[in-house]
Amino acid sequence: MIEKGVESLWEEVREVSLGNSVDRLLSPPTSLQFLRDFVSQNKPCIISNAISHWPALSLWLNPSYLSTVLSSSLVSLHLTPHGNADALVPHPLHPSTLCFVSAHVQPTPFPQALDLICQPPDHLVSYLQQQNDCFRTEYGELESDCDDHIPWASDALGCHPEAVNLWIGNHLSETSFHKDHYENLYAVVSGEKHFLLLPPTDVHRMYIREYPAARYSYSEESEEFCLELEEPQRYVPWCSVNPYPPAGTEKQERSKFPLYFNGPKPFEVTVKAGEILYLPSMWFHYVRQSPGEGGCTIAVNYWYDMQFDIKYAYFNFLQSLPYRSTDSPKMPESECEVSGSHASPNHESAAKDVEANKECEEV
Ligand SMILES: O=C(O)CCC(=O)C(=O)O
Repeated sequence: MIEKGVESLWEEVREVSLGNSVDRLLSPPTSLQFLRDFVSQNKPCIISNAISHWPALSLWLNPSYLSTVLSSSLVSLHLTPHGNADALVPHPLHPSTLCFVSAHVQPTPFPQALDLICQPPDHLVSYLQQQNDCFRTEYGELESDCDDHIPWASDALGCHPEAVNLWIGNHLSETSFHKDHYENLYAVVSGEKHFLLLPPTDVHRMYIREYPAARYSYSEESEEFCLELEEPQRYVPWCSVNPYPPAGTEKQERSKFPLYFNGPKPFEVTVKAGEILYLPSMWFHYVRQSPGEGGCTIAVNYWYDMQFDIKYAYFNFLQSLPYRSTDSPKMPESECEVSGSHASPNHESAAKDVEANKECEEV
């Protein structure tokens, strides 16, 4: 009975509001239009020609510009063996089960970090993806190349961004499915970002479960990674679905996660250099990237506080409904992750640093 209701919800939100594709606006909306047509409907859109005036769009195509401006900056470089941080990987002690892994974070001079991203060595994937308002701190020298907020979004949302982050990566880095408790204005400066999006109504299709937290540590000397469980042990609620299962495992993954693979297709969007994606709060997203001219993908995103309003309450109610073949264990509040963002320690501290939305991810 509940299953039927939940499945008709997936269909109905697409019929009455979302349609089959993400809206594209050719110029920035007014704040009223943005609020009325997108924020209040919790509906994504892509906006072109909203950042054409940013010097970053031309300056950042040249890696030596970035390396010169940031020549003396130490930045937090995230290192993984295969490009998947904040993701599920085989458990170090019981490889037939999974754990939630965070990257090794290495303070690195920016020019060296950029070289590692643009000319990746075989054994290492590097991603600048610190999410603690890093654009205004670690990359402060670049601030005048972009706007410090998105004016029509700040107007519509009634506040300035809680955090502004810089992302520099290559084709090897992926961000696994998760949701954030922020309104996200995600501006691509160089290259392309490829997003898979699912609305919050589809929460049961993500098979959110709790996984033990682990972390990579990397030794420069041996050039090897070690995967270790966090001490004291901590559990992280995370989406179980990998939308692009490795070759040879597709059939198995499809049968483990039928609600994802057999249900309505996720919205698939590519955000090109010069475009902004409005990614509404609580939408599940999976992200890949293609490098631009300089050999990397660069984006700046603005996280604005979300309203913990009636749709948040509806979401919690929906998530609490038991659904065939999905676990929905509850965690005591004290053990809950800060889920202002992706729930990794990094994100957690991001949320703490900016004293952002501290809410428990109840799964
Ligand atoms: O660009 C990425 O890799 C991930 C972006 C993301 O998850 C976010 O902005 O919340």
